[in-house]
Amino acid sequence: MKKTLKQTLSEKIDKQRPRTKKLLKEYGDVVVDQVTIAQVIGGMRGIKSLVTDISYLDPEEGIRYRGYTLEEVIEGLPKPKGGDMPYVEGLFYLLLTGDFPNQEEVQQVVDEFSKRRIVPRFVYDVIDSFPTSSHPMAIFSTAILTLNRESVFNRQYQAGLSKKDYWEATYEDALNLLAKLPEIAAYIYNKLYRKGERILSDPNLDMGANFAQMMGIEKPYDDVSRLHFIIHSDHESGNVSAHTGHLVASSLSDIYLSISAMINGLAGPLHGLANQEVLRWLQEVMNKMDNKLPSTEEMEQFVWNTLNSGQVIPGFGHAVLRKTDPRYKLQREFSQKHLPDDPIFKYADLLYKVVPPILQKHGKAKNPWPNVDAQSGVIQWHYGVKDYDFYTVLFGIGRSIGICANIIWDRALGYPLERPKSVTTDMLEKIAGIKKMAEAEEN
Ligand code: AMX
Repeated sequence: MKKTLKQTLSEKIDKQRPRTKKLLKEYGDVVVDQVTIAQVIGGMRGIKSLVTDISYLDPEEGIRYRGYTLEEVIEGLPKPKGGDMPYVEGLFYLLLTGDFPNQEEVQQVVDEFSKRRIVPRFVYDVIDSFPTSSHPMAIFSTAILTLNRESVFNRQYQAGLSKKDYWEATYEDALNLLAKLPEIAAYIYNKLYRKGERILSDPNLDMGANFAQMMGIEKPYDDVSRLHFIIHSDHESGNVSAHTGHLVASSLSDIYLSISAMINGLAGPLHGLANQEVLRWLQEVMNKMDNKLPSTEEMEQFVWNTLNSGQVIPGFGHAVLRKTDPRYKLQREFSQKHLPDDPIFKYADLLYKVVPPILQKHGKAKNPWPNVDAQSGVIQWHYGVKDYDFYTVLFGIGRSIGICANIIWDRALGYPLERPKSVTTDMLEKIAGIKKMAEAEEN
């Protein structure tokens, strides 16, 4: 009998613990980074102050999961019969262990998810009580929060759980939650946009295919879902959603509290909500153009109008990346293969040509290139998911996979409560060696 994911993970944790312990005990005083005033005021950009082995974001190359590029991940993970995209469950295995699972190992995880997928009735009752005009991210976050009652970690913690075993209870919570997220998301979709008409899940399907089944969308939407969940799963630890998840979990809040919080961070227009903003922006242009494809000059004018009215161009720019996002590229390749004649794809592709030189000329954005959100909604729209408020929920399912993996490891390695230090403006002025503004004006 093959080892289970939990057994494999347990061995990896035993090997990793002494590395972290040694760094902390023997090299704890070694300086990693210096901090400037610009970084303190500027949202801590670039300060090396978090640790994760699950993914690393290179500004030029983009994301690597466990050292592998997205192309390598998609190439190396097992795929379901008839699918071009790998099992999402296999990605979870890779993120947790650093190893590519074989078919048997991935099947074990698929079975685990299938067993744990049933959502308690009280969660559906909470979802049902939301007005239909609510944003799906608010409902999604609340539904996850509601599950907190089920937490294995909380139960065991109350009973006196040893610190070294925190990760095991967290692992159980993570699997229980991840297995339910597609069910919850599809239920929210059907409530808001299909008058509550519900398509039940199929326990024999993998996560991607099952989600397509519950959304009632034909192939290749199963592959669309797999690709979507995989490429959105992790982007190292400093982005708003990952950082929020880690921060909240650092107080030993359970997975449900932590993932609900990270979903709230993801719901901001500068982060995950940008994918719905892209579609909203494109739709406005389409309406003004009477659905005709604008010329390059006309599109340039739309972009300048947005910039001149003090707004950002959604789907472009990034806090870390300085090149076109590989997640964007993968989705563009998928679109070129499956939906080359789709009108919205043509619009989005025209933007790819038009926006970067304009942002360079505009001179503000450090990165003029498209990010993941410039393409993801385009694919969803093509396959009939036109209620773009919902797109960030899809992002949230994917992102939960990476953050759950991170929180399990946080607990395994005993990362402490997060608590950076703040300073006052007076203190910064003193550090800078300048007089306070008021004093300077008086003199
Ligand atoms: N359009 C117009 N202006 C932009 C811009 C864009 N796409 N991207 C950055 N800028 C502006 C910023 O607003 C900022 O202006 P300010 O000096 O007046 O405040 C200036 O350029 C410098 O910003 P930056 O250092 O390049 O970016 P940042 O690290 O502060 O922010 C991000 C990064 C993503 C929030 C920003 O590029 C942006 O707002 N992009 C549009 C929204 C978007 O696509 N978000 C999704 C990102 C990916 C994700 O998390 N899902």
